[in-house]
Amino acid sequence: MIKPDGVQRGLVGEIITRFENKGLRLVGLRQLIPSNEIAEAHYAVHKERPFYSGLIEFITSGPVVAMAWTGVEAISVARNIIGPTNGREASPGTIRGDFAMDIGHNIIHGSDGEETAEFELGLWFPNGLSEWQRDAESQIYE
Ligand code: D4T
Repeated sequence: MIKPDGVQRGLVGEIITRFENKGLRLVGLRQLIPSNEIAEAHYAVHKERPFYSGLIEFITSGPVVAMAWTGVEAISVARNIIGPTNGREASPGTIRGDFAMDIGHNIIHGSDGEETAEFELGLWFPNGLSEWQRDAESQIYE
């Protein structure tokens, strides 16, 4: 999910391009201003953390772009593209390394495991994902 800072800074196209260039396949895309309800559900695991209320305020402050990407080991591939939480520590070449200077305003969220991915996809894409076959599949994978 591209966070409000990523959208405000005009990075939507850049970010989608990075995932596409890698070979991940886009199966869901949705822009919305998150309600408190969806933001609180998304970040429920952080409810007791000191940064939680600021995080909810930030994530509901403007439009986000929810994306669903698929591919072999898509979660770890995506997390490598994104980089670690703190933009100042993220390596150049990663999204956060190239565009973020902060922990909270770090441009993008990525699901961190299969269970969370399943939960988050259901939350942000209640109408399901697109089903399509990519012609280039045999060029991307052996
Ligand atoms: P997300 O979940 O957004 O992909 O980020 P990470 O997986 O890299 O980081 P996280 O779960 O530890 O944190 C979730 C979210 O909270 C913000 N945050 C985090 C914050 O504002 N202050 C903090 O001190 C921490 C640790 C950033 C990401």
